[in-house]
Amino acid sequence: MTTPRILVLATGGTIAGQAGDAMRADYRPGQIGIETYLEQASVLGIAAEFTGRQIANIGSEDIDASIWSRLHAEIDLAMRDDSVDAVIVTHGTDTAEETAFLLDLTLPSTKPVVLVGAMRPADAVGYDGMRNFANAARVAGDAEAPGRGVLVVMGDRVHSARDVRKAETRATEAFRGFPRESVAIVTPSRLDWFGAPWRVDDTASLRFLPLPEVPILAIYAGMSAAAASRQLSDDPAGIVVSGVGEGNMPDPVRQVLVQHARRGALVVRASRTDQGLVDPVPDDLEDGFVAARALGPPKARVLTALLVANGISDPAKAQRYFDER
Ligand code: DAS
Repeated sequence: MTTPRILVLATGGTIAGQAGDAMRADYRPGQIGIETYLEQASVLGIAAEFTGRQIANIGSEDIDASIWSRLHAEIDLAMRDDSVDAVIVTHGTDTAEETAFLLDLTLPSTKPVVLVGAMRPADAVGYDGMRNFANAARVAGDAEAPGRGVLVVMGDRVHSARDVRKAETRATEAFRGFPRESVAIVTPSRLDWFGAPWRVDDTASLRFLPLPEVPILAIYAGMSAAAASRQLSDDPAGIVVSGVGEGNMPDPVRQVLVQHARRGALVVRASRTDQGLVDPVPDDLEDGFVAARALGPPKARVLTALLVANGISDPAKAQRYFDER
């Protein structure tokens, strides 16, 4: 096996963060540049050739459309560049699931794209970033990695972009997947896939286009129609409902959303619960709603915004994208 040539696109995050004191809890993300980072990684003996490119150096809570656009353009180019075998994106963990899913939906799956972060800064006791990075390189360089869409490597687990979410604020094993908990276990010395690649096509599902504002409407006990109307007063083209239980909401709120759907908004019912399926119900047909299926509100929002950007606001057509696995 030839040594994999991996392009590392750095955006910042805790993996590049520093506290200034190994015992401190607080730290600043995005302090270490990718050249310095790769120098530090070079002593590990990872079997790969890295080329680093700094896209941004921020906490991922500040990720925005311009950084997403640059990331997508660089990876799209890398997909056609014979001198690049795989791409690693170093990223904050707070919004890793949204970035990974957005890229997963808008890129072909011909070459591995692996997103990696850390829960502790580089100078903390128990820094997890170098292990996660070494694991990410093992996944990115693996012959069986293509055809699985964008992957997220954290805490010795490999997650698919569609399944993954950050489920804990601080633990190093902070990421979970649903419905697939993870698609592989990885350590710096070993990688075990739990199944075959599932995206054997190499086309992207949707075009990467400027995304409209799509709010998430958080449902709570006793929510009023007026509260819902206030939050939707600018008539967004897409709305994700973070509903109670299986995507439910008080009837007065539902009526507000029916009006928005009737005016052409793409309205998607997701659930505020930790995980689980939200399936279509007969009322959805009449109300013009879409069911988010396995996607929680943050990733349902990414897909809804992309669908609207691609001119897909018909509920029946949109439902097919939420039904995909
Ligand atoms: N600093 C937060 C972020 O950039 C957390 C992290 O990186 O883990 O998302």
